[in-house]
Amino acid sequence: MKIVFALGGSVLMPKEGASVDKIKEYADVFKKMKDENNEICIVVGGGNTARTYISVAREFANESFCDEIGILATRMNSMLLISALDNYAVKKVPENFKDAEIILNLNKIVVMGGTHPAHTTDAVAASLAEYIDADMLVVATNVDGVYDKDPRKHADAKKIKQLTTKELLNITGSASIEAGSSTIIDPLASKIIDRAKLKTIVIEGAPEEILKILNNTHSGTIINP
Ligand code: U5P
Repeated sequence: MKIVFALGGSVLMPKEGASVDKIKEYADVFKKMKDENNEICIVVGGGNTARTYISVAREFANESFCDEIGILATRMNSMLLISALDNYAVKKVPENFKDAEIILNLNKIVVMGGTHPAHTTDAVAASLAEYIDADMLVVATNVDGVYDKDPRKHADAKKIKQLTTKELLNITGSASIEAGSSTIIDPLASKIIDRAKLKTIVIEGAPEEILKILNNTHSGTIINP
């Protein structure tokens, strides 16, 4: 299978900072998936690093400049994951899809971050998945699926096990696109998922949950065209 992951930066790089064990666990999961003959692309988010920098820079600069800072954070997180992937990856973070595809064709795992301002790495991952005709997009994040409302704010929020790409558009359509925003899936990503008719799974980004994608035993949300 050809799988693109949107790996939340807050998952890889939590508030407490990076940990050697955690990074190794993620690297081992992706190596295992590659060993099982899957083609793997990982688009890494900016996490806490991006949000901290953006919140200060916003006092001085416009959203586009804040986005540029966010993009650098995503590339720094990408390099961290690459550092633990040995020869499964190349020591370069591609900045566009053509370069990502070249790396994939070298039989390596692709690890990349952002590309251009005004969207998040979810949109990059969805767009990359469309570009390379991936079988599946997996959004691995700090929420364990798509809910009818934000579960971090509403105790009565209900997880949706399965939905269509059109229903996803209704849930995410009105979300903000300001730098560093963190909705479950960014509105542009939802539009790309819909137009590309992309099978998408939203799961909690723990390493063991990511591995469950292969045998379909994860407890996330499945989004079908
Ligand atoms: N960002 C972009 N374009 C990209 C990727 C990221 O502008 O292609 C910026 C956004 O401000 C985003 C931040 O919120 O970097 C961190 O990425 P993410 O963790 O939200 O995906």
